[in-house]
Amino acid sequence: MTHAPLLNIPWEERPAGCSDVIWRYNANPIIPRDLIPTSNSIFNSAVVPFEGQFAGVFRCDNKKRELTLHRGMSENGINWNIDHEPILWQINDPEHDPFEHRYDPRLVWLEDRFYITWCNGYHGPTIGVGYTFDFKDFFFIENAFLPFNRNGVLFLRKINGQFMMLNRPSDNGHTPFGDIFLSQSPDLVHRRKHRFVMGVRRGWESTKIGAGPIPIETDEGWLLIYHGVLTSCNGFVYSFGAALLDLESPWKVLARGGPYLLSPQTYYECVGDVPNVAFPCAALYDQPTGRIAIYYGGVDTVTALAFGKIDEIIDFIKTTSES
Ligand code: BMA
Repeated sequence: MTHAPLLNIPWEERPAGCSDVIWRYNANPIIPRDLIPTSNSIFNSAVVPFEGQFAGVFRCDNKKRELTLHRGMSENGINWNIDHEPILWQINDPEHDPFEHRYDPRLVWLEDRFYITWCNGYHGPTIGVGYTFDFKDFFFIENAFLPFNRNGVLFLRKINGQFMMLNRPSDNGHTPFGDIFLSQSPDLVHRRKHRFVMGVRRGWESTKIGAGPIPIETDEGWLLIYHGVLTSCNGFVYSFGAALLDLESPWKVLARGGPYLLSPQTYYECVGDVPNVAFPCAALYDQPTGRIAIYYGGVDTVTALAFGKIDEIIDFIKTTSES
């Protein structure tokens, strides 16, 4: 598949002496917790190219500690103007109004519009699905699943005529388990053919895993960046790694990197509202240069950027792959 070039992708070269597969932006975090007057924290957010610039849906927990989604706009993908008020969803069904909470959005351009998925409170967490054409009006479609579920992530095109959504069945709390599944839908309302994709393993991903950004289509398969959680004596530690999924049957894992790509090690990944969290929700990709910019939340408090090259990430997955 040919991805539209993204010449203005945020970018910084790998620092001299760094041998990591992906590296952090030197001016992280790009979004401080108090960028808008109402916010306690801004993190785990989604970003897409939009009209030559960038648009995003941001998780803003407010000072009442309510979990809300806000629209953001940016010329360069690094400096953001985020609305002070949450997105007002147009909802046809009064049973869905208002939502209990909204968090961890993902955004994808799919056929004719931007689809948004997020963790939506409906008697517990499930996956809300909505869309916008213009980042002015936002429409709610339906919840994708019964509670409890998190990390609903669409693919950027239908596969075999179906919308495909990665997701992670969970519980109503700080879920101590969790594998990635894939569910197919002809219309984004009805779902069928739920398939297991991959489960927890050892070490950094031994407690639970969940899909991160929208998978990137490559000749070698879908590049999936996902978070993995380890339970230490001090609580959960959220890192992220990568795998390749089959292009036509994306519940089949072709290769899965052994080590993490990034684990919480800097101050803004270790110290904040929830220590030791690096949680990716979006990635930009410029196919001509192979550049990838990953947006991730740090410590459930701020938003940060990391960079990598697609061929190096794929090489990392293949050379370190373990089952
Ligand atoms: C998960 C989600 C994320 C959060 C993470 C760490 O269950 O709620 O939003 O970043 O926990 O607190």
